[in-house]
Amino acid sequence: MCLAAARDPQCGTTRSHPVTEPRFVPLSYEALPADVMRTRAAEFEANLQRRRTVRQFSDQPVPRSVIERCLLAAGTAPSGAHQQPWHFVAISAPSIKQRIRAAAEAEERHFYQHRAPQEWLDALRPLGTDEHKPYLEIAPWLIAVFIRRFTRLPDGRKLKHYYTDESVGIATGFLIAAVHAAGLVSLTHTPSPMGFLTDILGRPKDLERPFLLLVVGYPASDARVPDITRKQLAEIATFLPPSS
Ligand code: IYR
Repeated sequence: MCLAAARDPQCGTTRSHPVTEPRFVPLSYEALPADVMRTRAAEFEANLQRRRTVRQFSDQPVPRSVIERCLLAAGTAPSGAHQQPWHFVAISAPSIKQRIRAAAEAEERHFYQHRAPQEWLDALRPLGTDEHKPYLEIAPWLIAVFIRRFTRLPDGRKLKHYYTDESVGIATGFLIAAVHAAGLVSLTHTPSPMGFLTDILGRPKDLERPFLLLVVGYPASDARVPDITRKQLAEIATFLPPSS
């Protein structure tokens, strides 16, 4: 590896990234027969079809070890140049949850009362959302997801990461699926703007920005969810050629 912001004779050119030569190991892979593949894919889909976004949470605690496993699952996501540009802050401390709720509700009040165009409010109507976010205090865990746009090298220089939005979006999808697989429910909460998360959680402003806040826990015993359906395959996908 050579670090070459200053010209490094081993690298030949001026670079700002540490350069690591490619190194490969054999892929661990086992092919499945088509019928097993179909069954596995169908079971996976059926399980994900049972996932619902929930807005009424129980205050029943969830062990930290479960959250740790879900975060490890999120960390298996593919990422640009394998730079893993995510950071997760898992919060169970009531005092921090309280501060996050207060800040989020202040932003949301402004959103619902002033900022949101009528078209957006109309789109949200079926979900029954408003500026009140009690779940931010009730749910046992909040996971703030941050995008690491840069990393700081030991010499103080900032190293740029690539496809950070895509990478963190995928990791968050894995996280949501992991939480569901663990038998818990979640809510993807995107207060806007959410710079307050950077401040409250003490994250580096020059390197990261908040992506979203995942609320995680058990559903309240009387939780209700919007009566919605999901798009059919033909609406979300195109096959070329159309049939085989
Ligand atoms: N952030 C607001 C509004 C909101 C926006 C979308 I897009 C949603 O799918 C749901 C809510 C809120 O959390 O209420």
